[in-house]
Amino acid sequence: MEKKIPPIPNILAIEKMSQSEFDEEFFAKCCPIVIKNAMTDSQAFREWDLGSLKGRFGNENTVVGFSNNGIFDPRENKISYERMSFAQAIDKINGEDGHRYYIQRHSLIDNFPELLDELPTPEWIKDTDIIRSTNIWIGGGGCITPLHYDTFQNFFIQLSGKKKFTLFSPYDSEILYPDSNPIFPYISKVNIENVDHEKYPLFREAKKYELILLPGDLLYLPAYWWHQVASLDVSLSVNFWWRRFEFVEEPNILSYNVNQVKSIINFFLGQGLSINHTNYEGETNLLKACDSGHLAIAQALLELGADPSINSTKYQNCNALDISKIRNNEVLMDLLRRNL
Ligand SMILES: O=C(O)CCC(=O)C(=O)O
Repeated sequence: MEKKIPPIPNILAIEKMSQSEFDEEFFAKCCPIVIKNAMTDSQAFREWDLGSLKGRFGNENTVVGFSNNGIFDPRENKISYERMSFAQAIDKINGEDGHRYYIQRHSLIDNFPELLDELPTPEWIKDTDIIRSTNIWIGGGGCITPLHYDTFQNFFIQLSGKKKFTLFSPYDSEILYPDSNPIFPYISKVNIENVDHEKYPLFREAKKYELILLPGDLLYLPAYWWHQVASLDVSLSVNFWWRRFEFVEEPNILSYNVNQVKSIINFFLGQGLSINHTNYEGETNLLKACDSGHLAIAQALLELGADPSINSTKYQNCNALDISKIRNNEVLMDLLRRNL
């Protein structure tokens, strides 16, 4: 099988990052990055820990995931859910069997709305971006979330304890053996702690990236990057899942048909974004789709009313038809002529 080139040699950790650096170097290139001590000024970082949260919310009811082997894999009913008080849950997580208990992905707005004001939204999320959810993760040392990907952009913040992330690029998706069960295509069949190379021979070709997130660190994890996450000790984290209406770069979009792309676009339109939304360089999604030759995306955008006459300053005032001519893409040219 042809080996695709991984997009980056290493995942970098930096101290500071401007908006344009994030947009151009990491978001646009679908490239993860760790920002050290990004959240150390926040009230959440200073004040939240298992003890203080237990003091504030101890009497509330919560649902805790239980997994006998500490691997929180939703397939084959390996996780059961137990209802208990938040104080009891924290005691279990702090106890000897802590790796078996995980308050996993609890939405802050639904469970702890008062905490939302204590944690600033990461500064690189723009007003026009859509935050899907902000979640809290509290688990004992040894909890593992197995290798999977999500379809949202992710800012993952470590508040206390350490977490090890093992990442693989979306370019390696095929050799990570996505589950053939249509409910779990986003989870890998490979147990990366103990790989069965006979069963999964191509896995050897996949490029693995490992990093440890320390308290105060923030990881930008682009949509579709595969990740396994292990708590190295009792851990408290929060993450923001979000989307930007510049979906042309999302790796899996190329396999979508027009109707599937339309449903993604409709999601954004439902959030109040314009079909002619432009990015920081003045490009519309239609211009970007034509520049990259993505026919299904261009067709879906046009069917939903995108304006093909908008010019891009980035391409010397070309519109979508001009760009398709430069790229010599007859099929797109034909589609655009019919819509101009
Ligand atoms: O921290 C974990 O256990 C998993 C986090 C995760 O999968 C995510 O943020 O997408």
